[in-house]
Amino acid sequence: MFQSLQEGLQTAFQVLRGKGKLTESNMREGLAMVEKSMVEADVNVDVVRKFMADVSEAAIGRRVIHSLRPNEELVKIVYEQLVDLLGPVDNSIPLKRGAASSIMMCGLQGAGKTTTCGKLSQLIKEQGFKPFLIAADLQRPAAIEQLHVLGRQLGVGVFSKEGAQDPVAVCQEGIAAARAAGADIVILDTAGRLAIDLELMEQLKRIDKAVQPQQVYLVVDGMTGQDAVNSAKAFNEALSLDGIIMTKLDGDARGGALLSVKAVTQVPIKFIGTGEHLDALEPFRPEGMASRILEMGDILEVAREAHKLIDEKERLAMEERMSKGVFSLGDFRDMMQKLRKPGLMTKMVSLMPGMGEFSKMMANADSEKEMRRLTGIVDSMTPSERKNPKVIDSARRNRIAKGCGCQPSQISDLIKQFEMIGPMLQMATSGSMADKMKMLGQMQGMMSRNPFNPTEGVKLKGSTGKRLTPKEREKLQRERDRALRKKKRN
Ligand SMILES: Nc1nc2c(ncn2[C@@H]2O[C@H](COP(=O)(O)OP(=O)(O)OP(=O)(O)O)[C@@H](O)[C@H]2O)c(=O)[nH]1
Ligand SMILES: [Mg+2]
Repeated sequence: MFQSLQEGLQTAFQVLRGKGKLTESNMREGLAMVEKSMVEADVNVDVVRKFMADVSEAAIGRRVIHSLRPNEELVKIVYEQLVDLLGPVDNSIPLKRGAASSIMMCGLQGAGKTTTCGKLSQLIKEQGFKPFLIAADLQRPAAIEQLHVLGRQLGVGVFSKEGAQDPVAVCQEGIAAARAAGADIVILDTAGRLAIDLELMEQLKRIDKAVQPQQVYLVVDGMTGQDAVNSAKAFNEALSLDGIIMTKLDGDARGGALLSVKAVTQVPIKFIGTGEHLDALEPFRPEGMASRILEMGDILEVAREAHKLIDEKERLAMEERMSKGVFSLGDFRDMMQKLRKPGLMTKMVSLMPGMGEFSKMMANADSEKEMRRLTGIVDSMTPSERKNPKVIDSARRNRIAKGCGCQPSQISDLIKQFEMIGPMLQMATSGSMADKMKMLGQMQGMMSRNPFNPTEGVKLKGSTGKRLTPKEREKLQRERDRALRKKKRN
């Protein structure tokens, strides 16, 4: 998605990399490149002009600020302005039990209306509501059958009337049928035309007037660039659209339509289609999209998710403990538990490039077990042991092991994990973007070993079970990395 736009923006941020301080002239250089990449992505010229003015204003206003580096600062500014450009958006669907309220889909031929009717039905079903489809495209002979195929595939009722001439009557009869079937929401699949023509608009206006749908969505093909924006303008003038669904963003769309359409028409994109399959429809989130476009978004997202985990007060207390160097095993346990919130760690990790393995590990049942073990071990320690695991000698280790029913060696393993992951978790939840980059690097480096079981898969040289000095541990770690790299190569 939007590959060349992404590359262009990366280059713009690159220009500022390594610059220690933000000045008007180096910022200007970065901004010029941001502008260039937007123009090349076919963003509407007026939209680019306004966008750049907003970005510049924010950049100049923020010149003096804080811990971020110039390139990080620019990423952040562009991110915020992109979010403003694309949002706000309310992508809730008006769902009410038994209401048979309606959504009208319209758009040019081949934009993806019928497919999107199916995708929306699927989404609605997933939310526990009952959708119903009406075949109001009487133009194309195969259209009715296409909708029936989708209906059967999804287990969703479809109303159609062979040989009917008037789509308004079909919609009205269809809604009555939907009501009788106890449907919560009805989706009207209307006809498309190759270009906007009066007849199409009149037909849609008549349906709109007769049915008064709760929402009117325009389906546009994201690959058609500014043509999509122009058609959105025309449809909006005729029908007062509630939202746009932009399809085919899985193709080589350059991004111009996506970035321009809201600013030009004031109609927000509500969903995006990212494939031909029925599950390839996503509610449109300006934040998520801005992150995706910037790629750096990975970092923004991780930071945000991590921040959400820990409420402000707790975070301050923890930051204070960290700054005093007293991040304890208890904190570690709490943090790991938070990160285990269903799907969260997997999501955070999946946003980081190259972290698939870690993600899989977090998701598997084994790490569930590991988590329970971790909690058991930490709970069996005294507060002072949690605070300073260095005091845990073999007598203490035996006591803890007895307390939680595990092997003494597993306690040593846990302390190793703590030393390895703890600092990264700290950075993930606090610190500047530079820290987060560092964390990312460290976590990626860590991928070669399973932090829940540092010895897995590698035969350790000199593993006698006796306590190692930090220097010895470092040396061992290096050997282990080397062995793992070798293992990977083979
Ligand atoms: N790659 C991709 N293809 C899509 C997407 N949405 C729809 N399509 C494809 O686009 C083609 C046209 O889709 P339809 O749903 O039939 O389009 P329509 O707007 O109903 O077309 P008419 O009824 O002829 O006006 C089909 O081949 C779909 O599979 C999408 O998000 N990504
Ligand atoms: Mg169709």
